Amino acid sequence: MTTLETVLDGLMSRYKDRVPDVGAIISAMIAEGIIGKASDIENDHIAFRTLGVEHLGIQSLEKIFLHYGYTKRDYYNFPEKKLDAYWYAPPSEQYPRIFISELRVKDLSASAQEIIRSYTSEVKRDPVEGLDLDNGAAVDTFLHSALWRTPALKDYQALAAESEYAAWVIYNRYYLNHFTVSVHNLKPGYNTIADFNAFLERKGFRLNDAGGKIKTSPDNGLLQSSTVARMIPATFAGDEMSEIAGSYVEFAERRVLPQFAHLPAQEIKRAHRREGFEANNADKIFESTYSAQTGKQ
Ligand code: OOG
Ligand code: NI
Repeated sequence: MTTLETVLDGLMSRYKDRVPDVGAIISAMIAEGIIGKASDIENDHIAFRTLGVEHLGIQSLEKIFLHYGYTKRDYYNFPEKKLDAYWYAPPSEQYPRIFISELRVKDLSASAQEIIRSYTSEVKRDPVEGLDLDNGAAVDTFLHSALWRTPALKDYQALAAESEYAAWVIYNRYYLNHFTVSVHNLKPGYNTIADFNAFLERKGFRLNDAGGKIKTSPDNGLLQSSTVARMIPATFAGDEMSEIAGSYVEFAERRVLPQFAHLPAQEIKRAHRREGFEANNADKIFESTYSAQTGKQ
């Protein structure tokens, strides 16, 4: 196994344990005859959330994946959510793309900044700098270890009132935010977002409907949907318990670009399809962990 494979496997196994929808969707796909086994799923991308403060944020976390040969690509801005994001192209097609977002902490209210910095100021230097990135087990441990003390429930709630993203990261840190089932190479009847959503809803999975269940890029090349994150029990400081939004699962259809429309189906490769991400799709997908979605039953 390569170091990158070790790191990705570690992320996926924690994510599967914490997010029951992951195993449930894989089992439903196998039972339906869409795939034979879990590893038949093409993972379009994975995503992380970070806090834009000294020593942390995108500039820190990205070092891990740049080291494994990922290439930094386009920038996206989310004015209302106060987020910046980039996507990273993998070193080869067997690996997922990566989407990393970051909260512009300095744009929050003084009180929210104070809460966030009371935790993140425990991090005195860039924690990735001190890591041996060629040691997959060490990187895996780092991604799943606390960087700051366990949050107090009242801090989590105060942050959530201003930025649900901030609250999510203060508790969940670098746990995988989602993996993404690529649908366009699945068999007919399941290879469009519309058809795949219909299958998911028949099986009882609840989809994020912010801006509609299907998020479509203006060029019609990238269509995305996602489940609503389930609430998971969380232990806060002083052993206080509360339910918080965990992670979710995303689905993506990348259509063949117009200039390759003439190619026979069996010649279509990843390079012939719509690449990258779309800010307006992403803006709504973020809400898969927001209370407007998780609170709807
Ligand atoms: C990421 C939301 C955006 C996409 O594919 O555009 C996204 C998040 O919820 O952290 O995943
Ligand atoms: Ni995504």
